[in-house]
Amino acid sequence: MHMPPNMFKQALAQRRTQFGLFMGLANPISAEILATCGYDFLLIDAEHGLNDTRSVQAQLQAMAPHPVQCLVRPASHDPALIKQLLGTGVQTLLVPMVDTAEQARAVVASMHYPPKGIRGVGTGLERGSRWNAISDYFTQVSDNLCLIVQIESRTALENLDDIAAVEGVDAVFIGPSDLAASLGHLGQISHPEVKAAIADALARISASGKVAGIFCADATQAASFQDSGASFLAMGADTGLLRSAAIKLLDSLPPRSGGGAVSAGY
Ligand code: 3PY
Ligand code: MG
Repeated sequence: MHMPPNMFKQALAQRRTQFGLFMGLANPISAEILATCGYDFLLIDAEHGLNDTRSVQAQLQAMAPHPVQCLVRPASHDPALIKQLLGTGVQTLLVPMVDTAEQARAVVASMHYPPKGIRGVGTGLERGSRWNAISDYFTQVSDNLCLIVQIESRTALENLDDIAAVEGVDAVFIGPSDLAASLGHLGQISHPEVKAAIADALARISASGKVAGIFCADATQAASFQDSGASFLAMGADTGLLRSAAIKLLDSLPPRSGGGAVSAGY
């Protein structure tokens, strides 16, 4: 068999708008359900979501038959973790908290085999190569990896142009929640200073020639981020969608007599 082409990387390169979701439920069943919904990409979150290498691989297997692009966000820049995640077969990583060009270069090195990088070779044990069934793995793997770095601090904003210029970085993604916190506005992603910083950053990413992406709270925000230059947009997370759908249903029901549920307190 041959290397599956990274369609997400191709879509970004062609500036085709991509809508997706984050997934933190760490469950192959919910991942497969979402994979049938028509989103362009689904991101398995191992930074904040309760995912590990096993749950990542199980979700990739569940989504494999469906026409959706799979991304993973690792918890850290640790080269050992990145090696294990790439071993699961994911081709696109969204790496959080990249503050400097030096950090971006280190992540690029972690993703690629020598001489380009430092990734260890263990294809016989890994799904990435389909346990060596992919005959052209070593010649195709580098070109089919996609690296998106997350910009989400004041330091990262200062270094944005240098980070975007790093070879091997395909796209730059803004994390509004962490950016707001770093700018002194924890929990206030709509604070005017945060909004201005985001608009400026999106414009600078686009001017750099790299692709810009961002996490959005809703469709109105997504439209304004697209106007500022974002071409791939994460439209929320499975956890939030589950909660908001459950609340919306409950709110549509007639009031209960005798009061509602009693909290278990944990
Ligand atoms: C953030 O908002 O900080 C994120 O990492 C998610 O986009
Ligand atoms: Mg973040």
